[in-house]
Order: sequence, then C-alpha cells, then structure tokens
Amino acid sequence: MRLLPALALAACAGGSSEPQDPTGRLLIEEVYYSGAVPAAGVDHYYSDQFVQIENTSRDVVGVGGLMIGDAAGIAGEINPGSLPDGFRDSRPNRVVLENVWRVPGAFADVTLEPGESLLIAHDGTNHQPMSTLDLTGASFETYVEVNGGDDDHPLVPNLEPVHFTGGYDWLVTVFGPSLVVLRPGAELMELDDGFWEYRTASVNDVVDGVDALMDGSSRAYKRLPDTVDAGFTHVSGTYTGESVKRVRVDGELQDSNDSSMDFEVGDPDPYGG
Ligand SMILES: [Ca+2]
Ligand SMILES: [Ca+2]
Ligand SMILES: [Ca+2]
Repeated sequence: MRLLPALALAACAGGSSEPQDPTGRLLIEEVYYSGAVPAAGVDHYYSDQFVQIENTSRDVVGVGGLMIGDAAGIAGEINPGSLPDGFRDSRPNRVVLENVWRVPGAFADVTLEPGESLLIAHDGTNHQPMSTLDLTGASFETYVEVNGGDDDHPLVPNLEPVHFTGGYDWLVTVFGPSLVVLRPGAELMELDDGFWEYRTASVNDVVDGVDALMDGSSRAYKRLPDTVDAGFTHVSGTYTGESVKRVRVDGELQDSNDSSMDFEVGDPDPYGG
C-alpha cells in the first residue's frame, strides 16, 4: 500500500498510472477470524484477527474511501434451536451490514500497486506470545475510540468508523463472519429492524464478499446473496488458529463468486498469498 505524497499525485494526474476503480481488480485474499490456539495462559485470544485484500490486476488501484463491513446474522446453530436471522431472503439485492469501516483519504490518495495487498488488522501490533502473529506491518487497524477499551497503535493508521455497533473493538465473530468490500462512494442506506440499526448497500457496489459460517452444515445461515457469494467457507472450529484463504491456481487467485470452491483452510499468512 502506498500513501502518495501530494507532489507525486500531481505528477501522475492524467497519466496512464492514474489509479483505477477497485471493482473487478481487488479480491479478498484471506480472512483470519477464528482466534488463536490457546497460548501463554490465554484461552480466547482474538485481537489478532485480520483481513487481506489483494490487487489482482495489472493496474494501480485507488483505495481511498474503500469500505469493509460484516453482514448481519448468526453463523450457525451456535445455541441449540437458534435459527437463521440474516437478511439474505428478505433483501436479495442488498448486503445488510452491522458495521462499516472506511479507508481514510480521497480515492487517489491511497493506492495499491499490482499484486500489492491491503492488510487490515483488528489490532496493528505484535500479538506474540498469545498468538503466532505479528501485525505491526498492517496497512490499517480498526480503532474504536468511543468505548475506551481499544489501543491506538501509533505506527498503524486507523480505518474510519462509518457505522459501528460493536463494543470496544471490531470483533468479527469467531464462529465465521461474512465480509464485504464496497467501492468508494457506495451509497449506504439505513435499516432499523426495531432491535438493531444496520447499513445496507447494493450488491452492485460490492467489490468482493465472502460468507464464512460455523461449519459445513450451516448453509441455511448464509448471509450474503448468491450474486456476491453463492457458497460459503468455514474452519474446523473456534480458537483453532485457522484462516480461510483464497485458492491460487498457477499463481492467480481464483474467483468464481462461490467461496465453497474459492477458499480453503490454512495457516494465517498476513504478509503473503
Ligand atoms: Ca483495534
Ligand atoms: Ca493506530
Ligand atoms: Ca495471505
């Protein structure tokens, strides 16, 4: 990721290196959400969560204003008898999000070179020894100022909270979150179901999305419309240290809009493919 100084921006304005739209050029390469294997006396460590988004194109892509959010709904039958509560059936042309974060800056102020990735950390710090991961090299972290329980790591810039309904940090569920990346400028609409306030976006503004659920028999709990992700992925359990990673074929990331095919479980690899 590159934060362009103003002079460099002026020099390339109008040239062929002008940053391009993320649509069709960025893919979610990895989502690590399951939490760390118990270590150093800590059983439920999840501050090492991260999402990696890769520029798979040959173009420089503008990511200022790019948004990322997690879709509403439980990940599976977490408690006996708990039923699907997402919005997939009632709003097939929208994604309904509990939280939305945004890359700060104007569109062309933050860019990704071909093959470069945006690494978004729950906390941009070294998580060892509670986890194997060191996320001090993250592009951005989610920092929640309002509730006083999060740390602002000074070397890792913060995403902007657009809509935040969580507690002291953006904890995506360790049972399996459904994440979507929205193009800069995507119009968000409000939705209040009487219990919770959401933001929704058109599926046309989704750059990429992946449905992760509790286990292989949780299909009924899918949250995302088929046009965004026709399948779903999952790890073997919570606090397994497992990550879901996009399949690579001959070096290229595979994208069939079906994460049952496009994702596989592996070790977290925040700095590589
Ligand atoms: Ca944080
Ligand atoms: Ca920070
Ligand atoms: Ca990776």
